Amino acid sequence: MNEQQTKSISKFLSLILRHQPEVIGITLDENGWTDVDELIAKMNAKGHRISFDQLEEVVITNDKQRFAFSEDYNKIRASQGHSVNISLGLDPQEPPEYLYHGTVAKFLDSIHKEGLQRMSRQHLHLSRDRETAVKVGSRRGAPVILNINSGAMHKDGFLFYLSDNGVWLTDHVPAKYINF
Ligand code: HQG
Repeated sequence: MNEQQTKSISKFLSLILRHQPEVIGITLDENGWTDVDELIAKMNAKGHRISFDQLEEVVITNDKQRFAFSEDYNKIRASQGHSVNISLGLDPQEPPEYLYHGTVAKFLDSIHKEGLQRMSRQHLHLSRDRETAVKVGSRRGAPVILNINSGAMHKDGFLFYLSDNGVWLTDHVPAKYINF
């Protein structure tokens, strides 16, 4: 497959494994997993032609490692980014002293007032390094990078999770922990 084909399949997998499994008639279990054989059969039935080897190629080569197989390869899920209500089953972890969030200027007034919210996703996404946050913010325009006092939040009892693909997740960052 060429880069364009793998990207197009990756985008479709993000849609069905994070947001709208019903588009091809699959269901996600409480931890976000779905059956690999059924996924392949239903994708093909809907005209999204894919073999197991091609699915594996998309998972392995994905730039952000967005998807993961279960150990026995019978199931697959998105590692983060869901809007559907599932639990990733991650244990809380101690975050680094500072994390980063990439956003754009038009959201800043609202972020000053109510802090960072998870919006339509299950969690708010924070990045380990500024460079990643720049990429995240750039999806919406000129990026504005917020530095988050995650160490202080952790001391104050806020919970943090690290997704399988290295994204830090939390529920809400009150404005007092944000260095604007
Ligand atoms: C903003 C991509 C107003 C927030 C990326 C963001 C990431 C507020 C937008 C992942 C706000 C939500 C997630 C508030 C937050 N008022 N705006 N109080 N609090 N916002 O897409 O972090 O390629 O849900 O700054 O790389 O941009 O899909 O979150 O701009 O890792 O794997 O509301 O999605 O990964 O947008 O991106 P999103 P995000 P994938």
